[in-house]
Amino acid sequence: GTLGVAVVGTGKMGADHVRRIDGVTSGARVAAVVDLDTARAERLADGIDGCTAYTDPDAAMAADDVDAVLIASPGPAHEAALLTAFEHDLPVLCEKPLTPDAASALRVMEAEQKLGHRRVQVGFMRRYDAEYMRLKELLDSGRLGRPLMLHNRHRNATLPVPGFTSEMLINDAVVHEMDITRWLLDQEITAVTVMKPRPSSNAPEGLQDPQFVIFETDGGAVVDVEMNVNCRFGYQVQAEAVCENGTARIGDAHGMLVNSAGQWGGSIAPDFVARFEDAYDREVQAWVDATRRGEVTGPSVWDGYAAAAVCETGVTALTEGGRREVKMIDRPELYRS
Ligand code: ISE
Repeated sequence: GTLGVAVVGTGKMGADHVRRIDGVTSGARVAAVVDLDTARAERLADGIDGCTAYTDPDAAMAADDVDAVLIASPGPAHEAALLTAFEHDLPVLCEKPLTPDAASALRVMEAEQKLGHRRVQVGFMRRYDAEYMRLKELLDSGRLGRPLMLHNRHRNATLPVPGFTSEMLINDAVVHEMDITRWLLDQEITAVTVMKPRPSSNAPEGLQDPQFVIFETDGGAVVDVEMNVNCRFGYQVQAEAVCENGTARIGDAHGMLVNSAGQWGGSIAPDFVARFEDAYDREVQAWVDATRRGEVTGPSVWDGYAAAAVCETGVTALTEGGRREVKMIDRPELYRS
């Protein structure tokens, strides 16, 4: 039957997912919305048939018509929501980050292992972006030989949220390159270095923006990330793989190119909701489809933990300097496939 989803957290991403499940995704409906802001939750629920507003995630997850949970609350609230979902043995799509640090990610991983089966897909949506999927397919085919390096550019027009900190450039933004690097190369990140250009005058006082981040991997690849959250011109994510026998690059252009008034070119998305709209659609549809088949696919709690471990190392590299090695536990049996 139709999957009844409880959406926990109705901020920018949560509200977008509510709209998506209600209007785009097939095989699912929004059965519950949960937010500490009661008025906000009620406003959303009012517009959807058979949708109930809650302030308490536990009450929503206990409801008869809730079969699965989408967690889109702030990162620090994820651990409690995940553990509650495990108590009800409900399938979860958890927005990134899984949790804000490696220790809490480990606790979630231990709890999921106790259940004995995977329950969580982590919201690293870039894995569902059409261009990244093509790049992954090409690298996996071996046609270009072994990947030697990845060059990444990750640019936001302006601060994603007011008060965005230098650490958040790593934890909230570069975290996507950490995941996509691990996925594209099928390798773990073993060391992180952060270079600090003199900050842009567009950046608020005290913010280290941009940052130039370097990863090393256990397969011997070197990966760089230009992270910039004040580029002013739009939202842009690009990646180039340099392999032994060729290179492949994505993210240069989207959609239509226009010739007009002595100019040639296209347009640039304003933000991640627009740039990755198709990826989010595909991500949520894949989650719903897998859940209805009784399966769990996509980025796992292990991937969420690995990203958290690399983030912690990245923040140390940012604040203390130098090349910092990543410390991670061995991959538990449940996450080997
Ligand atoms: C935000 O949380 C994201 O996930 C976006 O992809 C990223 O570009 C942005 O900087 C983050 O704040």
